[in-house]
Amino acid sequence: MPPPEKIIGIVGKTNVGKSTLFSVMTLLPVKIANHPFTTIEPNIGVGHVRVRCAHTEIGLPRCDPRAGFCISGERFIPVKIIDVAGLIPGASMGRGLGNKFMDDLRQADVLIHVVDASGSTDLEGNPAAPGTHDPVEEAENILHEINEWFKNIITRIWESKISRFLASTQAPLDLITQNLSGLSVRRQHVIEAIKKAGLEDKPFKNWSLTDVADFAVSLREVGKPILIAANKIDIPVAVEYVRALKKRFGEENVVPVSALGEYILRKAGQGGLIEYIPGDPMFRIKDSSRLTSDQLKVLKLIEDNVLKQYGSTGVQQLLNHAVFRKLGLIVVYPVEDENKFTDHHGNILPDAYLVPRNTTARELAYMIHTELGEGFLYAVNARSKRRIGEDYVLENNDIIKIVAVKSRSS
Ligand SMILES: Nc1nc2c(ncn2[C@@H]2O[C@H](COP(=O)(O)OP(=O)(O)O)[C@@H](O)[C@H]2O)c(=O)[nH]1
Ligand SMILES: [Mg+2]
Repeated sequence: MPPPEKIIGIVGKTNVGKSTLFSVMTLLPVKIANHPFTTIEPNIGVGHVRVRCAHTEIGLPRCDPRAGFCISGERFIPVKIIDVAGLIPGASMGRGLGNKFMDDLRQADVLIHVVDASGSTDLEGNPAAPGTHDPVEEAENILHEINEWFKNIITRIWESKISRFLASTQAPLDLITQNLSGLSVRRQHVIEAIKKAGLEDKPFKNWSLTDVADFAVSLREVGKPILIAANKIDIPVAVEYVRALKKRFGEENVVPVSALGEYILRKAGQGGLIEYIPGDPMFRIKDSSRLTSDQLKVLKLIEDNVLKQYGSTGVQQLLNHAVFRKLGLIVVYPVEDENKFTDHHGNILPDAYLVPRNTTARELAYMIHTELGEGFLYAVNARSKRRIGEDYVLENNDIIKIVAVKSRSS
């Protein structure tokens, strides 16, 4: 089976632009034939991370993606996105925090926390004049809510399902991991969180509730990292707030975005009015006589206030940052023919897998097909044509052919 699907959850209070961001991320930039629907359910959709496609480096004229698409050598690889229902201050205490919200949040591997960097929504999500509300405070509030929610949920599981079995189990880590698997955290996250909370030397059975709470917060940090989307940068006052957000939360945790700007560019791209590849620092107007003066004005505004100021609308950068930096995934292309870089139908680089760093050749084989994993003999690095063994650790951009013994059933 293909690599486990990674899920990106969009969170934030009301009116900051979550739904706008969700719809723009799931909007295709150009008309693409035979493309499956990008919205699965009203709040679940498919977005794409962008990388330079390997076909350009090996001198091939094109590729044939089975999922996602490739424009001008830029490969767009699908990821799942959930627009999580709005968070309100105090939600973790039980106010306004429905099951739907919990379910959405539980599934996410990484969270994009949208804040209104123009300071034009109050804490309850009511519109206000730009610059009247502090997005730093807003971000701190939501972070607090999410951590509290995680603490509550983990304490509850700990008390009801974990603590009384700790004395008798031989494998406490498995016990903990299994009981927390519904939160989409894995064994490695649990190990890292214990270390991060400074609890490695304390036997589990001696953990106090404070220890459990500390562990919960660390687990949230490693298992559900949060990236802040400082939205509405098309409104000029945002410049100051973006700076303040970066100062408070760290440069690497804040991405300035204009969801609305990206929406306009993608729509204009779909309509054939401009040439624009998501993530680009610029767009090109195809024929200005087809645009109204209002349309031209809006495009000029996006160009001046967003693209020239920030280098892009930030929406593509946000997704890439979440997947490659926060989740630490790499791209690997499995092929069946290591000379032509194709599958057995002749499709060039049909698959681009997003896999965790440190994935081995054997693990990749299992992701492609259980039989390939079980019958694994060796793999071939299609670029160098070198044989590699099962323990070979995959590198970003590797093109890999797996050689396995034929299973009896095929
Ligand atoms: N200026 C500006 N307005 C935006 C942007 N993104 C969203 N909005 C507006 O903010 C309001 C709330 O957006 P919405 O997506 O419904 O927010 P949600 O409640 O968080 O889902 C709407 O009026 C949007 O048009 C942006 O990037 N710039
Ligand atoms: Mg919404």
